[in-house]
Amino acid sequence: MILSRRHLLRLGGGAAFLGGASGLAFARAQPGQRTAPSAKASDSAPKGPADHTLRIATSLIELGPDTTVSTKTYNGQFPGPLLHLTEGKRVTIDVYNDTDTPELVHWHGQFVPAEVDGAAEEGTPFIPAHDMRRIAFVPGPSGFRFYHSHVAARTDLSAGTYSGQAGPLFIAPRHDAGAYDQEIFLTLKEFGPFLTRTEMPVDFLAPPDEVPGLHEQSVAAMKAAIEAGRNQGYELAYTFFSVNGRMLGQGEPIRVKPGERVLFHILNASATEIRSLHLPGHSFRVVALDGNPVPNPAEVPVLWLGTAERVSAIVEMKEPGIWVMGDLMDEDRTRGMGIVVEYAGRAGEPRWITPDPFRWDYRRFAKDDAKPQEPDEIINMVFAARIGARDGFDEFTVNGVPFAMEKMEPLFRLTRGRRYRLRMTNATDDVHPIHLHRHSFEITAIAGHATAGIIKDVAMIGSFQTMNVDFTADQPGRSLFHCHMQQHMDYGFMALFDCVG
Ligand SMILES: [Cu+2]
Repeated sequence: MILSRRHLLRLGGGAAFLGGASGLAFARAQPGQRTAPSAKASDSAPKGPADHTLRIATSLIELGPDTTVSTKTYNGQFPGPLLHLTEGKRVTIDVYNDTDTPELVHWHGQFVPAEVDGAAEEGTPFIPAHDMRRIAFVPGPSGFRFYHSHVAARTDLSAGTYSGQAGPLFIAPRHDAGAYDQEIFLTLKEFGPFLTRTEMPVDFLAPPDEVPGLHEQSVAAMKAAIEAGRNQGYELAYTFFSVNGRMLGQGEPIRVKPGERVLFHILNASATEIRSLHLPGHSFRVVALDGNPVPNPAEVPVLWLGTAERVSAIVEMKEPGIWVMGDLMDEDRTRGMGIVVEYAGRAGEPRWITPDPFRWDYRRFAKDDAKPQEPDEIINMVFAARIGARDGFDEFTVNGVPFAMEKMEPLFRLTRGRRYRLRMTNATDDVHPIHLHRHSFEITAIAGHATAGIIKDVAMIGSFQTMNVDFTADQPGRSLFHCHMQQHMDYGFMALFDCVG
C-alpha cells in the first residue's frame, strides 16, 4: 500500500500537511524498489522558499541535432544544475518528484545525517511519486561533490543512475588549486543502456599484483557455473555517449588561448562504466580526487575515473590546434564520449592521437614514503560473485552474504570516534568502484603496497586485488557501503555500517 500525501490529508492531517509535507508519507516500496523506512517529522511543512529547487521529471535531452533521448532528469536538463553550496551554511532544497515512482536524491561525498543522505538502507524516506520533500542539511566537506538518484534499478534500465538524474555540486571555500584562467565542469555520461555479455577493461590499474589463487578460483567457479547451465551475468552497454549532455562535436567546444591554465572538474556520472580521458599534446596536473586536495599534485597523460569518481585537474594550454579531449575507448569516443578543445584563431577538423598505454595509480598523488596511521580496528571484507545467479545478472556477496533489505545484512557495528580499516579483497574479475556514504576514507594500501594521504569517497579496487581504506566512524546511525556500479549494488554488493555512541 502506498500511503500518499492525499491519504494523509484525508486522514485529517490538517493544515500542517498542506505545505507539501511529503516527508511524512510512508512510501512503501514499489516492486523493484528497496523498501522505505518511516520518515521523521522534522522536515515537515516547509516555510518560505527553499534555497534550491530540483524537479525530477521525464524529459527530452538533445545529445545532438539528430539524437534526442528520453530520460528522468533534474529540472529538465542534463547534467542537473551545478549547485553552489557553502561549507557549514545550512541549505534547504525542495525536491519535487513528478514521476510515477518514489525517488531518492543522494548527496554524494557529504557528511550529512542518514535521514537526508538519500539511501533507503540508511533510513532516508523516499520522495513519493507526484509529491515533494524539503531537504535541509549543513553542507560539507568543501570541494567537488555531486548528487544523484539512489533507487534500485535491477531490470529497469530507466531507473536510478541509468537515468539522467545526476548533477555537479561544489562546496565553498575552494581549495587552493594554483592559478587558473578558466574553471570548467565536465560530466561524463552514457545514455540508451542495454544488456550484453561483453566484459569491460580491467587492466589499467597499477600496481598489478594479484592475490595468489583468486584468479584460478574464479575461473573454476565460471566453469562450474557454465556446466550447471548458467550464463555469464549481464553487463551493461550503451548506445549514446556524451560530455555535459552533448555528443562529441555536437556541443559548444571548450575555447582556450595559448598559455591559459584551465581547471577541469570532471565527474564520471555513468551508472556502470569506468571512463578515461586524454587530451592529445597536453597533460593533466591532478590537484584533487573526489574533491579532496591531493598531497602531491602530479602530471599524468590520461585520467581514469571509476563510476562516481571525480578528478580536478589543471591543463596548461600549450599545444595550439583543434583537439578531441576524449575517452581512450575508440568505439565510445567516436560515438560521443569526448569534447572538442579549440584554440583561438585555429580552424579545422578536431584531431585525436591515441596515447601510449598508461596505468592509473592513486599512489602517484600521495606523498612519497607516507605511512598510514594504525587503525583501532580492522574489518575484513571479501567481495565475490555468483555467476548469473539473479535475473541473469551476477549476484555479489560481501563476506559470503548478498545484501538484502529484508535482512539488512551484512551489517558491521562501529563505535563512534574509532578509526577503522576496511581490508578488502576482490575475488572477482571486475574492477569495483567501492563507495562509503557519509564519510571520506583514506587509501592506506593498494595491492599490498602501503600508501597514505589520498582522501576519497570512491576508490577502484582491481580484479583479484586487495585494497585498504581507513576512516573514522564519526557519523551516528547507518552508513551504506557499496560498489557504485548500479547492477552490482542492485544484486548484492552492499553492506551497512551502524555507528553507536
Ligand atoms: Cu562493482
